[in-house]
Amino acid sequence: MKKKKNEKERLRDMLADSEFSIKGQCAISLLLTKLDIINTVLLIDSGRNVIQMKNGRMKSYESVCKKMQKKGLELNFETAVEKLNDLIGVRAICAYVDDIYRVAELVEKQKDIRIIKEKDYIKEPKKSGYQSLHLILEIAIAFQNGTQWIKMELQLRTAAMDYWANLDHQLRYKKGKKEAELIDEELRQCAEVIGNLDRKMLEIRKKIDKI
Ligand code: 0O2
Repeated sequence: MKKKKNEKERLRDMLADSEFSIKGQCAISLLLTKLDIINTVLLIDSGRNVIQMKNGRMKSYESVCKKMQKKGLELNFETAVEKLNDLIGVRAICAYVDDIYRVAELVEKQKDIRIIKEKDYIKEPKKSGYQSLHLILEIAIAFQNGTQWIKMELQLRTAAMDYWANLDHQLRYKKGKKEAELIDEELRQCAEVIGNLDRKMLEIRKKIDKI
């Protein structure tokens, strides 16, 4: 019992204030800078900002505990680092769906990034309707005692996908089991509308590109 409590305390401390969290912040800064450069490269090519917004975060202790409990994992720091891909995360909002894949392609080409896994929830949305492209990757950072590869998740999505995901997230906390089924179906329908909207906007942009 005492050991479990200590493990939980250690998990909280390691996520908040430790070498791990400092290195995580470095990984976030590095990936955000890389995305800035990628945006500039694509701006030169297309004459518009392809990445409209981006941010990074270390996953909170509460959110880590919730996710680990949901997955039936023991609450300790080593298991969290091994099993959760998004302890360190960056999200970038792109203008159009095809921009997402252009950005992903350039991320994948970086010499100091290796892709561990790609989850394409745009081609195959989740049952909930959720859409985004997730890249689970490792990024190399040169520290005093050598280079370390740090695992993190990059989520790429359009503003419409982001709008849906944020409201879905909010509503999910509020809804009880009873309402869940009805709301799930409504949210799925909204996700479809959003998918269609993104496709339509892309069609319009392509028409304008041709003129
Ligand atoms: P939070 O609170 O948003 O951070 P694995 O299945 O083990 O490969 P994971 O991470 O469980 O890995 O799988 P997944 O499904 O790729 O989910 C990763 C993240 O995507 C989630 O993190 C959410 O941020 C987001 N996500 C996935 N599905 C949904 C969804 O239906 N609605 C919304 N709003 N977001 C979703 P967390 O930690 O689960 O959640």
